[in-house]
Amino acid sequence: MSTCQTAVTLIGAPTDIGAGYRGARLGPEALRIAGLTESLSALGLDVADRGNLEGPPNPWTEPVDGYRHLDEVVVWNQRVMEAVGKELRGGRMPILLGGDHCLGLGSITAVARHCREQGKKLRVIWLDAHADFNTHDITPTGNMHGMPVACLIGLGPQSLTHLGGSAPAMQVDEMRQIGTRSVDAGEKQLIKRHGLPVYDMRKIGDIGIKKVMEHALEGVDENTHIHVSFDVDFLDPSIAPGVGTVVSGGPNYREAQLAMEMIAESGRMGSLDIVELNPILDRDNGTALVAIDLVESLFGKSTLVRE
Ligand code: 4U7
Ligand code: MN
Ligand code: MN
Ligand code: MN
Repeated sequence: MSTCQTAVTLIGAPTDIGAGYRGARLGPEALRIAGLTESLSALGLDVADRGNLEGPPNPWTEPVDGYRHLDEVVVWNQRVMEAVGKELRGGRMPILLGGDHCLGLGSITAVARHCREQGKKLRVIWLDAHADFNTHDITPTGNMHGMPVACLIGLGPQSLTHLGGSAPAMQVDEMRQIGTRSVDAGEKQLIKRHGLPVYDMRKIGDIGIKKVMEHALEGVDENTHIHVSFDVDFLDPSIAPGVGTVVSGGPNYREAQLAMEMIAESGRMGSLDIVELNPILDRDNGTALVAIDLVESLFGKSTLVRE
């Protein structure tokens, strides 16, 4: 089993600036307390924990023009983009500890820029119950954690679409969404219009998680950088209740584990987000423990008896 790099860096981003429920700001500490560093070290990785980024507090105000906390979201994403970019330039694999999923924008903007500079192909594997493909005119909530994918492909406010200087940060065909099961009406139309590659729960039911992952990883070669954006609400709430936006009917433990194992086997994962964990809604930090177990699989922990 191999990953791109064995040196990984944890970057905490303790904010729920883009979420509709507060508590994701406690995610980084919950993951640390559940033993993330120790688990990754035990797998033989060189783990550096850079601690937490700092950013503006959550003012908890109403949306303006369809955006809630836009100015603060921009600042948090700039900080994330800088921190992630720095680790990539230093040859280490960044692991972003959210925080809510609006931060996927800063993280992936940095990764995409790095890929362009290095002449690498980018593949983003978006593990999420949601598509996060809303824009200000169709969002039912104004919450920015429902918009990062749209911003990444150039749909959104200039301050976010041009976070990395130019737009779009990435092309729609560089993304694969897995586990999708809650998509708003306007989002559905936009997905269709832009041809966003989505493997929803229905598809997983139809052909199984193994085939879905084979499709999602198709075309990945030695020159590909895989970025995994792991929204913990990807998982069925029966195993991962500690998230702000639970949606029933998600992948079970073994399905999620197989997905992670198959990404690990590609050997091409170069960066990772772990987002949307909300310890306020969790029990005994159990969701953090489940997330860490699955992240271990992403880094090559295998369930094979004969390897
Ligand atoms: B997450 C939602 F309306 N679509 O836009 C929205 F259902 O990062 C939820 O995937 C977004 O957790 C969920 O507010 C964002 C809602
Ligand atoms: Mn999400
Ligand atoms: Mn989600
Ligand atoms: Mn959520």
